[in-house]
Amino acid sequence: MTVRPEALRGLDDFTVEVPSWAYGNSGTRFKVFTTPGVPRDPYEKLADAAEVNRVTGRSPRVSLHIPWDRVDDYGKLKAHADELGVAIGAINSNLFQDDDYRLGSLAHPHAGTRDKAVDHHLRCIDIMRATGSKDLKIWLPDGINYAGQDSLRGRQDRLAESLERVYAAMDDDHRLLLEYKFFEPYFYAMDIPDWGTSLLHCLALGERAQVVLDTGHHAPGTNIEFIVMQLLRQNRLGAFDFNSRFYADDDLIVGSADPFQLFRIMVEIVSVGAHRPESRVNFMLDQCHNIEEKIPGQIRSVLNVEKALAKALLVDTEALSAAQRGGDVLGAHAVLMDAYETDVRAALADRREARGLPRDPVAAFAASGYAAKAAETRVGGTQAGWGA
Ligand code: RM4
Ligand code: MN
Repeated sequence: MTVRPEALRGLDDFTVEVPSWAYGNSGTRFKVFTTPGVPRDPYEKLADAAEVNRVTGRSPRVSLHIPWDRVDDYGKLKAHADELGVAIGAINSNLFQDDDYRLGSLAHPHAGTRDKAVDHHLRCIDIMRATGSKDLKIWLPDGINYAGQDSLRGRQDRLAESLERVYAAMDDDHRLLLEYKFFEPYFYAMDIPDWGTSLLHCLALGERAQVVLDTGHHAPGTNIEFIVMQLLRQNRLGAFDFNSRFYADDDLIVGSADPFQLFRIMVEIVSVGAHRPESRVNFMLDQCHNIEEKIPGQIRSVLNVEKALAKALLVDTEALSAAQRGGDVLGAHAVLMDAYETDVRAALADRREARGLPRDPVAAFAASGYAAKAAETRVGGTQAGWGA
């Protein structure tokens, strides 16, 4: 298929949000490898994230994680972001690193611990007000390891009540984004294991509560684009956490394990125009770069999302629906495959050039000398990020 430049117009105002934690050192439970020049504080994380936006023109927002990104003055952090040409995106709460949360947080059996977890979100809401963030993202790590350990139903009731308290404290233009994950850190039953549970809590809360779909949080073989379609039908797809997985929650470069899946997801998005900013679907990355360089890893991930969207925009929708109506099984499939198999790299490079961006963002970053300078100047202090 030849790429008509007009077909890619849908890319014009499409953005991807990058996570602050992607720039710090991370690892597995076996080893955390350190990288010279990693950010020592949230200010330096924002500077790294701004590099990704500088060369891709596609990532003008950065998600923060509290307390990893705690600072004394959030107004100052926002001003720093403004100067760098980026905005503060979703505020992520952290319910998994406190000793009090051994038996859970928002669903904990004790009211006192639930109060503490709710209170943490009130602090996060204050940070949203100070930084201009509109999205509060909650990944609930609660769950149980053994049958009988706690009441499955009781935990849902407590969770619903805690979430209501958080929702009630938010401003009218704030959204509560509720993530799900089928396993880990607990293994018998997670309290929000799937999109259905997340959706039920969101429906009970109100229309500003929406589901976050992390592509690494499903059992192998799950049809993720089906979930995307279903949540879009209900107007409850708030955001993605994009990453790739082979086995579990691997958090690898977006589109590296299964680029075809990413394309199929984007086809569902494009079919209802949800790639446009008005849809308010927040296309976020949630990733860790354990062995690869972090800023180039983020650049590649952003570009892979862009590429998948470009291919989805190429789908000949008229030919597709004619084939579907006519019961032409292979014909319909061929229409999709034709778009997927089209090489869009040159067309995307042309678009970048026309917008004053480098044709090859990875090469432009490498040539900028930024990484060497960071390694030289960022000495002393402790690296910020996981557990900081
Ligand atoms: C969790 C979850 C959250 C992310 C943290 C760092 O597994 O995916 O979205 O904030 O990791
Ligand atoms: Mn996530």
